[in-house]
Amino acid sequence: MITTRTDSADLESTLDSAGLANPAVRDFVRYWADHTGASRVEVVGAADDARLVRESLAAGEILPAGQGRYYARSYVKDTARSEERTIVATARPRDKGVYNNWRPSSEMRPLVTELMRDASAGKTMYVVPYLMAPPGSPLATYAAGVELTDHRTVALHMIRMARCGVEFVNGLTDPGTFVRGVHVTGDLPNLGQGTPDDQRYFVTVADERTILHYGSSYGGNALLGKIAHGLRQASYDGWVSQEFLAEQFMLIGITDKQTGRTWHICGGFPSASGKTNLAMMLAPEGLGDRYHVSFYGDDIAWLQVDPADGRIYAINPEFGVFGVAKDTNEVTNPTALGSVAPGTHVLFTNVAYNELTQDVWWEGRTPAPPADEPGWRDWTGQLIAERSAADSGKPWAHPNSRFTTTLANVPNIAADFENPRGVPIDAIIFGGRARDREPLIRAITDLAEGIYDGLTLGAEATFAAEGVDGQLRYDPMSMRPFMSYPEGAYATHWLRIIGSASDAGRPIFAHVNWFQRDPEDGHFLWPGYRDNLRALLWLMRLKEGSVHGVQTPVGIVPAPEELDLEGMTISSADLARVLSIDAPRWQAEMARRERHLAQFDGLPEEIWAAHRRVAAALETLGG
Ligand code: GTP
Ligand code: SPV
Ligand code: MN
Repeated sequence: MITTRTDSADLESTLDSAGLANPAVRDFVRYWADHTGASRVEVVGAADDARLVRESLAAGEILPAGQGRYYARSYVKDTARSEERTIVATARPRDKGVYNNWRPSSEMRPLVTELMRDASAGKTMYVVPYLMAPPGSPLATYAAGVELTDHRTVALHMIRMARCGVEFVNGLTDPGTFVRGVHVTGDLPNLGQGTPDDQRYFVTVADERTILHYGSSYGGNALLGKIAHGLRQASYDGWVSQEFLAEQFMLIGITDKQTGRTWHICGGFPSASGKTNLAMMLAPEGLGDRYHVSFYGDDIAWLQVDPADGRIYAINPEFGVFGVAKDTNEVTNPTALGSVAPGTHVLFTNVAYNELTQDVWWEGRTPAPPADEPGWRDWTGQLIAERSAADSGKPWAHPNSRFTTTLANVPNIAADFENPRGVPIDAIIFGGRARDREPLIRAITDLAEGIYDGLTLGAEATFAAEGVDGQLRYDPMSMRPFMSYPEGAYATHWLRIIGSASDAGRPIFAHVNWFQRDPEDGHFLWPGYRDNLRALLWLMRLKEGSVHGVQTPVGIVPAPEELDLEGMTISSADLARVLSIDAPRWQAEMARRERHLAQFDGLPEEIWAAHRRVAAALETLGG
């Protein structure tokens, strides 16, 4: 086949027949089609999904995984976000923070642009217009975007994860107000992933609302609507406009069927630490007749105050779930299995696949891997039957393997999930994997102490990013990999936005931990998953004044009898341990927190004052 750059008359007729009327979007497409050297351009939206799936199946890019379900493998060195290669660039050196890997845009834009020159030669460039908000949202101005991608599987992911179609960019009040995303896959086997000669660049030019990602086709590296726009760009926009917060938060409703009352809770847990599972939670054994959890979002929330009632409202800007497969099963998360059932058009990535039965499997799907069945291949494509003895202990699925499914497939999706105004927030929670010290739940009623708690969130790193599993690190508000502007300004912005809620509208804060382990045998002290609802119900009762808990220097913890444990088994020793505060451990933590916070220029005095209050209270307790 002769590959030529897109002919300009062809391009105009392609854009015309796709109904892409926005002149600024057309200019953007023209420039990058020429620059990347793509041989064809195609505008795609949700309506093109079935055809794109057929083409991808025919090309062998995806494989059938049972009726209406699909499977793909990514390149073996391209399986997670790369935090080192992710950069926020602007023209203002004062935008440099501790975590945003800030570089001058005058350096990064030309560098990545040059890498992209002719790098899509011979490929189709898919134009994916999208909206990161429910249509009609007050934040819709910040939500429109266009991703250009030279990878068809990435387009399939975008259609599941965001609302996609030309209608989302044609009617813009200012045609130029959309996020410009360019994704070029690059020559994956020759990019030096993880070596000193790494060629990849994942750059958000935040003050130009432009995202340039080169060198991956996986997850957040490639689906630009999700974290590059929905978190990095949006948090920058929210700060500059002083209008909103964009956070790596799940968002749920809890309904008491007896009273009809619904509470809404949002909160941040670092990547692969339980947001999807919490959002899909079924009420536990013994409480299901009374409570129902509804899913609004599992990874991103945008928050703003409605001056009409002084409450914080949250929307989920996404349209789908990009969920961790590992340990998802009938016991831990039956809702997730429902969301990937036959007919859902789910796309699995990097799990194990059986080419004879078209089945998929991942660690924790069943207690042991499927026995003696032919046809199974691991996530790299290696036949299990032909694995060497040395490889026999390796996982079949990649630990960051995932499923991609649209929100409407989630069995507990909230009836009003598309409400453009969002839902009013009663509580904001933070949590992460912490094997000790952090109790099951500690509630915080003071605004500055709540924000301080989020800023000092410390957790074990996970496989969602390359090469850091298990390492303890601070991950402020679970935004460390997505932070776009300096942390001091971030704290100030939080104080301002949440502080502008009315007294009655102010959410309660809490820190939760489902991951405390027994120091001797390592078992999880708390059963986790659906039983986590019990801790959240206690928090709501505390907010409403029907329980009072036990005040500690680091917040209010439940008195054991205040937790509704109907239908659950836990030893009294384990329960006592997850509800206790180990003062000497906490005092040691305070010294680390001081060093952590001291890195942040311009951290507001309210946050330092909160730190000193907690430290002083611990001194008193420790004697
Ligand atoms: P991202 O999509 O990467 O942002 O992650 P997430 O926070 O949505 O993580 P997710 O809910 O997908 O959970 C990741 C892993 O944590 C899965 O392997 C879960 O099985 C495990 N997990 C979630 N909740 C619990 C829990 O309550 N207890 C225990 N022990 N494990 C849990
Ligand atoms: C995360 O890593 O937090 C994710 C997956 O939610 S990704 O979209 O790859 O960032
Ligand atoms: Mn995430």
